[in-house]
Amino acid sequence: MVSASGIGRLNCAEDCSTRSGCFGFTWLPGLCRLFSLSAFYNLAWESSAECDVYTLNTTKLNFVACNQSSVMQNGVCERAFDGNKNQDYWGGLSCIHTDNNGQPGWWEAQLAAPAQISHVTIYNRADCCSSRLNKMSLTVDGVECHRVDLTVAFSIATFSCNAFGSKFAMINLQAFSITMCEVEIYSL
Ligand SMILES: [Ca+2]
Repeated sequence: MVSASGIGRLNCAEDCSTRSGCFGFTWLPGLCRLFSLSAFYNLAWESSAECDVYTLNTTKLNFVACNQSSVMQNGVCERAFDGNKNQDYWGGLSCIHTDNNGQPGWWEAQLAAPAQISHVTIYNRADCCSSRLNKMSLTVDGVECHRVDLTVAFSIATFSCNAFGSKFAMINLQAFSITMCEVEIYSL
C-alpha cells in the first residue's frame, strides 16, 4: 500500500486509475491510500468499517482513423495510438507532431462507433516542449468535454471527458504545435 497525494475522494480515485497495479483505494479526509491485489494476501492488511473501498472497471476504446492539422518531423497522427507509450520523440518514434508555424495545432481520432466516453489519458512528450499542451480544448464530436488549463506541464495525465460521440480531438489553445506520444480513451 502506498499513500498518495489525493486531496479528495475523486483525486484519490484518479490516482488509482492512472497507476498500473492499483486495485482499489481507501480514502479518509486528507488521507488517500492505494493498494494492489496483493494487499488481500498480506496478513498485515486490516479492513475497517470506517473505510470505503472502490474499484473502477473501465473499457479502453479503440481509434480506427485520425487526422491532424499538419505533420512535422514524421510525427504522423497514427503514432498517438500505436500502443507505444515511449515519451522520447526521437528515441521512441512514437509521438505525433504538427507544424510549428505559429498557429494552434490540433489532432483528432475516430472511434469505430459512437460510445459513452468517460476519461482520456494523454502521454505528453517528455524530452522537450511539454508545456505546449498546458492549454487545450478536448472535444467529442466538436463539443468541448474538458478544458486543460495548467501552469505546470504534465507528463502523463488523465482528464475527465464525459460525452457521447465518436470523434475525439485535442485543440491547442496556444499558438503551438500539438506533440504528444499516446492517447488512451475510456468508457466506464
Ligand atoms: Ca505512441
